[in-house]
Amino acid sequence: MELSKENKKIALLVGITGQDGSFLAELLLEKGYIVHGIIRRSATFNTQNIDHIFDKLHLHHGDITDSMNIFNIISKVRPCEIYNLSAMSHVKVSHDIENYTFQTNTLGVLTILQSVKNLGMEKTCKIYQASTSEQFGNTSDGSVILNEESPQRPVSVYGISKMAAEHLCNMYRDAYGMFVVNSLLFNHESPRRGGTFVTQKIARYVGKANFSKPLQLGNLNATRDWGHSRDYVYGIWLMLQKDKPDNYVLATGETHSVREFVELAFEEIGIKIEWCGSGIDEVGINSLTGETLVQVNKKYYRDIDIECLIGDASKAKRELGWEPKITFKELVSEMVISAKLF
Ligand code: NAP
Ligand code: F7E
Repeated sequence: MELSKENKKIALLVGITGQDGSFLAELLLEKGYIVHGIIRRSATFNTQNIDHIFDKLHLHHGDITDSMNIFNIISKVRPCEIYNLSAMSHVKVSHDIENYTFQTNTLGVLTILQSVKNLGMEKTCKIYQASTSEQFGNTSDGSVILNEESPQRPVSVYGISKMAAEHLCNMYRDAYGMFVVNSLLFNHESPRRGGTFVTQKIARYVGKANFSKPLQLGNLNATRDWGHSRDYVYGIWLMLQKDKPDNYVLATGETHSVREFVELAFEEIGIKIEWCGSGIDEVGINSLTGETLVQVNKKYYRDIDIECLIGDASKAKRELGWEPKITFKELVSEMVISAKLF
């Protein structure tokens, strides 16, 4: 049902050009929202994820590290829902730009919370903050399925910055009665995933089918609970439709290794991968032709990695009616097929 202009909800998305921001913007437009987004000025185009809906959006130049700018945008837009999907979201890179990671992922969140409070919007504006399964660190070897109550012992600058942001959100909720939701999102991917994350790196290599140089990867044995971004943004939206704020895990409950992702991706184009050697010398070869298609490269190892992540989304299923719909196999297939066109 189309809502009249006066009845339309106004949402502000920080991080609208990213994977999740773009899917959420689509969803909110479908639901009749007036959608505002903050984009960063960039020397080259950074709007490819939202170009198809560009004319329907109200975009503002800004940066989460610029507190006056964020305050002014919130003051002007007066949203009833703010979704913070912005972050310096690359775990390995967070160890190269530690300060900036905290400025964006932690202080940026504080700026949103402070702005809403100082503008007197505590009771009119709901806030969503994207927390992460990185906050759990190496607390599970797969035998424990992680949920909202599991201990958090992050092992990356990124994970620590997000955990600090989560504490700030919880404090603002408890101290000022604000509607603030954090959700511990396990990995979620799509054809809009950035090219430096492992799933997209593999999908693009396989999809392009240009094997002149083998694909260089790091830790093949790490396992992740990989879902689809489209499913996750629906869960995120549901969280802000509740009467009371709470924190939720979104996950599929399955974990798969990087190695399995590689095998499935090649299967999509009819190639079976066989693994030979071990550690840094391990390679993945085309079982039919013997051609080396995958090599391990130390450059992609992390100083410290999480070996296994697997999440339990029972609370979100029970209280929000959320259910991930896209399977791991469907996700890999969609990413490889899309990468052929990239
Ligand atoms: P993404 O594709 O990396 O998108 C990040 C967005 O943040 C982009 O729009 C980016 O803008 C924006 N951004 C970065 N720094 C900014 C700054 N200083 N000021 C304003 N905007 C800034 O991330 P995603 O995969 O969509 O993830 C969305 C959120 O969920 C992030 O907070 C991420 O940490 C969190 N999360 C993601 C996952 C996952 O598996 N995808 C799992 C757990 C949590 P540009 O386009 O200009 O770079
Ligand atoms: O790494 C291993 C790597 O960078 C996944 C972000 O969205 O999810 C994401 O963080 C695994 C790691 O994602 C390569 O060591 C092997 O074990 O795709 P990734 P991530 O670090 O899990 C969490 C939940 C977030 O919140 C983050 O924002 O794959 N791996 N070889 C590799 N990783 C990369 N990037 N590149 C490789 O060549």
